[in-house]
Amino acid sequence: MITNFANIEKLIHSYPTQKIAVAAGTDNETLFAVTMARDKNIAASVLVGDEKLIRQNAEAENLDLRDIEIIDIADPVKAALAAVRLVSEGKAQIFMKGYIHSDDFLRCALDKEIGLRTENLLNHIFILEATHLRRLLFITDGAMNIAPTLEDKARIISNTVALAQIFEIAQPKVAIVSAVEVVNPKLPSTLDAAALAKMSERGQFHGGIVDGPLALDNAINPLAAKYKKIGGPVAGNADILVMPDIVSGNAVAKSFAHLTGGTTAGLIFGAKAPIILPSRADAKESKLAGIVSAVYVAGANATKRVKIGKVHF
Ligand code: COD
Repeated sequence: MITNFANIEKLIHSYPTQKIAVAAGTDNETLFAVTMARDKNIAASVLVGDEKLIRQNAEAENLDLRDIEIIDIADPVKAALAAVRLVSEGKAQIFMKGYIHSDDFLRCALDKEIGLRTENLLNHIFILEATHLRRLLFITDGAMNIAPTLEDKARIISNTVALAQIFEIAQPKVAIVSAVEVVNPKLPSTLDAAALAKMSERGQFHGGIVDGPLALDNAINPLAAKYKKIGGPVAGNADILVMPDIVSGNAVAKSFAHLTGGTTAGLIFGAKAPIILPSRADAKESKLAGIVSAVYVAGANATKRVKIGKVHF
């Protein structure tokens, strides 16, 4: 069972070297993460960004840029477009966000000509190293889909179940999170949750068991589920939390990182290649965890272990 990022690092040890194209890879934490990835033989990198700034920041942090390629493009959006082109042309295998706004970065990932679109909806997944739960916890969507519809949520579930399966969770338990665990017509997220749970019961998803609405406590804490007398396999034991919107998803994942000091990785899934989308303010450990996770997913792509099931509507 994979319970932390160190487990994943061991699994990818024998993988062929993957190259990461970093969009505006100029900031200290990104530079630390890519040099660490090189030193640990996890991945090679090409930094597309302002070369002068890259070298200045690396020197200030005493980081050696040996074997790290630099393509000098100062404008962050132009840098992101050049970086995504490297991935779509197969010159790199992973696309990563550096010091650029998420929306600008994502528009490049979605570019109709040189982006990494597929027929899937793309979603962002925070992977939390939830040490106290003794498992990885997947939270979606806290960074891409702003206000997902019921249909979007169904597609997000499909993607995230496929991702969790890559991380060796054969039958992921999916909690559709709201503020309460009962259906309340005044809370639209509980209505979506009930519909998604029924879709799961009727076999409309491939893999995964979906239940909801569940509040955060009774989704992940068996005692809270027991106290509220909520049965079923998901309550208290969720692997995946589907959040009502980007605000709640983002806040829950960031509170884990910034209130408890926990490590998270941020990936966009469903595209032609793994995409690492950390927050600009993320700690270097989180950016490295993103790289480790993306290399692991790229390996699954290469061995055709990625299977996103279609939702039956
Ligand atoms: N998956 C696949 N295709 C998509 C997706 C998606 N999730 N989102 C949009 N598209 C496609 C549409 O089908 C369309 O063809 C094209 O992209 C443009 O769609 P719009 O007009 O809805 O897209 P934009 O450019 O206005 O917005 C897309 C963003 C991803 C940029 C937007 O949703 C966004 O800003 N998300 C939040 C990013 C953010 O700030 N995150 C904070 C993280 S810390």
